[in-house]
Amino acid sequence: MGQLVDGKWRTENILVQHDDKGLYFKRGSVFRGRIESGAAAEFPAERGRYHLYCAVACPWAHRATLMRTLKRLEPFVTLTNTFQETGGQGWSFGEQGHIVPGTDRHVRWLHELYTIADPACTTRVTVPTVWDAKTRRCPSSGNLRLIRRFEKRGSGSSGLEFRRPAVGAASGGLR
Ligand SMILES: N[C@@H](CCC(=O)N[C@@H](CS)C(=O)NCC(=O)O)C(=O)O
Repeated sequence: MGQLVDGKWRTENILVQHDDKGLYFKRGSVFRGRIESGAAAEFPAERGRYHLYCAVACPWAHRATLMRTLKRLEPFVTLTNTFQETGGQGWSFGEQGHIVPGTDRHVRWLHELYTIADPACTTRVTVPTVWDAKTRRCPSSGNLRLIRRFEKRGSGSSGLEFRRPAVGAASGGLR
């Protein structure tokens, strides 16, 4: 896997980045925002505003997609699955590409969203990642942060204000 360094995609083997004991130095996520209720929130919960990027092969992304389904957030948080291409630049949308929500940008690689959000960022490019179509930024690229936000959905004033679909959604069972 490559990574972004100062906004440019680099393909050097990042496993060579280790300390004296041979421990791999794993760069943390640079996108650590929160989707929260309330107009004052940096990323307020709003219908149709957020988009989730995942990959079926990734267990962390799988957790995020599970929570999205269990919390019935599909109508509110749209989803695109990316994949890997041999010789590619990390997570890919394939030859057909992808129109970045909230922009007219047609991209092929997930890392291109990161540099729309922050043109000079230095970071690994991981799934799951959430995109905010309104501010054209990435609130979060860590599954635990996302899952905690999804988990809080509907749990009162501190939770997300995404509303349940009006018809047939709250029929018992998993919520
Ligand atoms: N700490 C991240 C880990 C996610 C992660 O590492 N995902 C892998 C796929 S399973 C990935 O995108 N790796 C790309 C890379 O590390 O460059 C999270 O909690 O979401």
